[in-house]
Formats: sequence, structure tokens, C-alpha cells
Amino acid sequence: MKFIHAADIHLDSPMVGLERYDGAPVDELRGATRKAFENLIRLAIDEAVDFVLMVGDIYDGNWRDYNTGLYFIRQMAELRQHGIRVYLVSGNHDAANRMSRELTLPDNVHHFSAKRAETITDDHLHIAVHGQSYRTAELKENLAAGFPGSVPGRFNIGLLHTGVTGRPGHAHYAPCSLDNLTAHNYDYWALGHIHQREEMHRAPWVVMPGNIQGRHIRETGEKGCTLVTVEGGVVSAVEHRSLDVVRWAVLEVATDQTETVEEALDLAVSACEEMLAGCNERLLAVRIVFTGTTSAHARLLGEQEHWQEVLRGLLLGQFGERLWAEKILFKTAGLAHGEAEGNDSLALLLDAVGNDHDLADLMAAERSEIDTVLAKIPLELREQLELPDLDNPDDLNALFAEVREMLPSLLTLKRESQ
Ligand SMILES: [Mn+2]
Repeated sequence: MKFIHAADIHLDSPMVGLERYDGAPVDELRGATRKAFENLIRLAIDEAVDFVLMVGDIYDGNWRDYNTGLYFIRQMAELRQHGIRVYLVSGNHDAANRMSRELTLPDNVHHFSAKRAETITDDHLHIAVHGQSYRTAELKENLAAGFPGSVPGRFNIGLLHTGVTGRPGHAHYAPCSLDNLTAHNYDYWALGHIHQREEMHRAPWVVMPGNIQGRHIRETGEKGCTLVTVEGGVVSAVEHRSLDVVRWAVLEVATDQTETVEEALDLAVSACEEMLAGCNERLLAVRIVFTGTTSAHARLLGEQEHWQEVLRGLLLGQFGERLWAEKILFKTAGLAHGEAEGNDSLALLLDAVGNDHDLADLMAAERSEIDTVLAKIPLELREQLELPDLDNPDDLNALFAEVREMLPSLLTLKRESQ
């Protein structure tokens, strides 16, 4: 017996943070979740699996219109024609209370109830599948505790969209401990919610497959599903299979050995070429971060926007639409003050306004204003933006360091515009 375990498909997710520029492959990025999903359907058919598990966040949220639902049905029908069943639960993104539209799914698909955990058995495959959907997005109770006991003599599978406990960076929906799960005596726990793949436990297996397609710069690396083989009622193989069509990556370019901006940019281009070679025809969405100490620092920082576009042009010229520069950031440092010429007054000024103590005072004075603005950003967007936690000293220090780096160029720009 073979099955596929996937989660967090987020169909038609809008892909936040797309910086528009000519040559940006906007359509490819926008269609990525669908293409990755089609890869999943193709894999299921090619591997002739018996069934597919989809563990929550199949949809990114309420459908804008019925097209997302019709598209999903079309893919399910494809599996139906190949005799492949689908077991699915809803997660926090597609919880019952968030979906205002609904369509009837084909009869090869079982959508688990949000009212209570239920068990579906298949006598032919000797399996018992237990699952429960989310009633509401903000589900804070331990759903695992209410799951039924295992059915003797069957291969038991549990479907649960959960933050488990203590996984940083994710809201703790349906929290439960690993012990809560393993205590059920199931053979395989198919989880969803955390977008990073993790095999949390073996015998019994507890697997978080990660999402099938990265959607922003914090979802880097390979994305896909887990293919499980069962022989004689025992799991004999658990394998990751990549499905993503856009690969997200952060590329750090250390400029320490470079003396000119041109050298630094060239370094970035060759590093991109290398990274692209490992992408197997996928589109590479890359954030390029220049770091290190270089004498090109002042020139880079003085005209950041110009150099960003120059680099974009170089990348576009060389790689066309195979690579998309999500962001280009300059976090370089200059040589010691004494070595920079003619910057003495600027250095003095920076010392006066750019020290941590003054920045902290400024932050405290403006804090209520900042909080008011932050509160206006919708929660979902706030999760996706990389906002620093203003109560966390590490975040604050990083923020201050960035402000200090920006000050020279801000002061230079001011002077030019006057
Ligand atoms: Mn998700």
C-alpha cells in the first residue's frame, strides 16, 4: 500500500511581498500554488498510490469566487478517474467559519467533520483513518485528546492540523504534545500547519510534511509532500518528494574581498548562477543580502536604489525570468572611520543621532504612535511581514543597527534634494 501525505496547499495564495518591476515573473509566481498542486496530482497518479491525505489549509482562505473550488474539484476528479481516494481535513486558513462558499466534492473525497473526530474505515486496504476539521480559525483546544482509540487489526492513520507544542513562529492552534499523539497507538500521524517539513517521531510515525510551495522569503528550500509505503501493515518507507515550482532562497554575498561595487555585484551574479543550477528548471526567487566590510560600502549605501536596479538588470540579462530578485539588501560595513575621506562631520553627526541610547529614547517616545499604526495592519498580513518584536531587545538592536546603516544615505539624499 502506498499513500501521499500533503498539507498546507494554500491554493491561490496571493504571494505577498511581490515587488513589481519590469521582468518580474508575476504570473508564474501567482500560479505557483496551482502548479505545485498539479505536481502533487501527477505524482499520485504516477506512483499509483491508494489514497492521498490533505491535512488542512487546502485553501488559503475564503474563495474570492467559485473558481478556486471548481479548480479543486477538477483535480479531485482526475484522482477519481485513477481510483485514488482523498481524505482531507480543514485547517485554520480554511476553517468552516471562514468559508462562505461551498461546493460538493466528488465521491472519492472524504472531508472530515468539524464537529467531532470521526473514523473512516476501508476494508479493502485494511485501514482506519481518523480525522477532524477546524470549526473556527482560532482553535485553541487540544483536538488530539478527543480522537478515538485505534481500531485493532487495521493500519491506523490520524489527520490533524496542529501547531503541536513549542514550534516557534507559528500560532499554537489545536495545541497538543507528541505524547498526546503517540498515546493513541496509531501507525501514522499525518500532521499539517507548520510549513517546514519535520519527521517528529518514528514508530509510530508523526510527520509534518511542510507546505507544497513556498509563498514568501521565510519559506525557503525544498517544498513538497511525503510519500509513504506500507508493507504487511508496517511503514517501510517515508520519503520527501519536491513539488514546488518556485524555490525561495536567501543568498548572502560576503563582500570582504571586493573593493568596488562592480566586483560586489559580479560576485552576486555568479552566486546566483550557482544557486540556479541546483534548482532543476524551477524559478528561483532570491533575496540577495550583501554583507561584510568593503571599501565600496559608502558608494553602495549612498545610491542603494541605483545599485539595486543595476543588479536587477544584470540578473535579468543573464537569467531572464528564471530568477527573480525578491529583495536586494545592503548590510555591508565600511572600513574604520579614519580611512574614509571627508566624512568626519558625517561621522560626528552619526555618533550624535545614531547611538542605541538615543534611538531607544526615540522609540519609547513614539511607541504609542507606532502601536496604533501596527494595530491597523490585518493580523494575517502582520504574520507575513517580517516585523520586529518591539519588546524583544534582540529585535530592537537589529532594528537600530539597520537604522544606523540607513542614516548616511538618508542624510545624503536630504542634501541632494535641497
Ligand atoms: Mn498553513
